[in-house]
Amino acid sequence: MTPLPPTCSLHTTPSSSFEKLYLNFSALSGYGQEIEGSFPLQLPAQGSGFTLGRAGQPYFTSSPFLGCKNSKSYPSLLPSLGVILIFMDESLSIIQRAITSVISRTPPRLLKEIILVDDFSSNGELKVSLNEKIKLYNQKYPGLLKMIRHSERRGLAQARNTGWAAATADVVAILDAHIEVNVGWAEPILARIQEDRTVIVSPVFDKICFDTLQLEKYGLAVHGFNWELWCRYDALPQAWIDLNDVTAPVKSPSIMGIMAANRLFLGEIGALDGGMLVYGGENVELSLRVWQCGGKIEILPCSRVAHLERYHKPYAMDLSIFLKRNALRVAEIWMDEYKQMVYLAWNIPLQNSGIDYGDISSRIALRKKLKCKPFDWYLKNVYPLLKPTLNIVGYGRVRANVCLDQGPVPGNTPIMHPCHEFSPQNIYYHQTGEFYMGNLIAEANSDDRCLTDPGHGEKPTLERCSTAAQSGLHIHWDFKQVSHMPFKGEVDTNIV
Ligand SMILES: [Mn+2]
Repeated sequence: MTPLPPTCSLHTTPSSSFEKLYLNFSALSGYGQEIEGSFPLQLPAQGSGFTLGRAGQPYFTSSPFLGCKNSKSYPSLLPSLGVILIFMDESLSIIQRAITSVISRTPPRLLKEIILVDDFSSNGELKVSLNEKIKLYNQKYPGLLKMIRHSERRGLAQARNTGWAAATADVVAILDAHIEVNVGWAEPILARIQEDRTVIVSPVFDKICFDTLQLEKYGLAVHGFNWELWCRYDALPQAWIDLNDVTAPVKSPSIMGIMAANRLFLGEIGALDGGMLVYGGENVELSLRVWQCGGKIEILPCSRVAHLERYHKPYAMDLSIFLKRNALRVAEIWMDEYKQMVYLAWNIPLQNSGIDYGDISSRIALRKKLKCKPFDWYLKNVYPLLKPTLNIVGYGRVRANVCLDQGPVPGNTPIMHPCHEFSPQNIYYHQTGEFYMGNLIAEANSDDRCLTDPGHGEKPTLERCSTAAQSGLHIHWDFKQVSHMPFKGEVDTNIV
């Protein structure tokens, strides 16, 4: 099983000390605490895997995971590259590592600019100290670095837009500031976008552990998402495997967040949707827009960027409020008759949800202007793995004083549990009478779990719907026969 993608580590335990993005690592115990020593870091010798940079901190080299350097050559004439690093309350040293890795590992003739966007950090060290560091970099590389600061917090999408708007290079790579790029990362990106200006690409991520700064390799995978519009990795497409070329770009329904694009093309299709607030879903929004409006998305196996997985994300303690709100915005703009799947997955009523997803009129107008294809086309041609479930007649919670809950997983015994807002208590009642519990399953070929009556007055169980049906188990529930159900109390559902 592929590990969770780095940008997807959502449900980390909130720390009592909110500022600690990198818990348990002495050099980074607070967001402002910096690795000692002067920068730029000295590049370690090639070929040694991990090595120690200044001040005894590990600084990875590319050799263990170098994909294509020896097997692939790129045109000598390539477009220029602008690197955009966005941050909010990041560690100063981490930003310096990102800058240093970009400078060291991008051919100077290709690197036109590095643009830093500060989304109104509260960490004081990111002001004077960072300005001083930038001055030092610019003494050595005149005019290379540019710093832009928001005077109020605008969120991820708008920070990315700010960087994009300030860029002048042919191609923009919009990255987090807690990354280190690998050797040879830029050439595959520039060559592919030179071939096709409508393709938006993502590098392959590796993981830097926050508590050791050790590099861990992640496998190549397709970037997908579920009906909550939360990211996940999907299997490589058979068509790509059949190519038998590990360097070939992989067609992908989505990107995780980090990306590169032709600067002008990104503008033509509307950059990022500035109405996506705070954090979450902006990657899916861009992905749907790119595909539906005439572009494409690819993962480039030869381009690798290491991502520092943080102990928790900044911005807000509970990101789910924004994930939910942003997901509805995406659904309303891009998903046509399938938008109800997003409401179902988040357990939100279709009518009067009470959630304000902002003014979408300009994005609807953009969709018209670009003559974008329907979401149905996207599902059928780009992401057939995302399975709509169209025969649900009711969804919500089964609630007495407490709620029906799918119980421990693994395990197939539902329990009654204090009510909360998360998916283990979601129920989906089907036209057929089947009663799905838990996460709304979004993949084709995977089995939902059905509430099953074993028929002996025992506790109900959760069984895979298809096998339960084959075995003749009782999985069809009729609300009129409520006295036969093992759970009394109101059924708190949203009727479709
Ligand atoms: Mn990140």
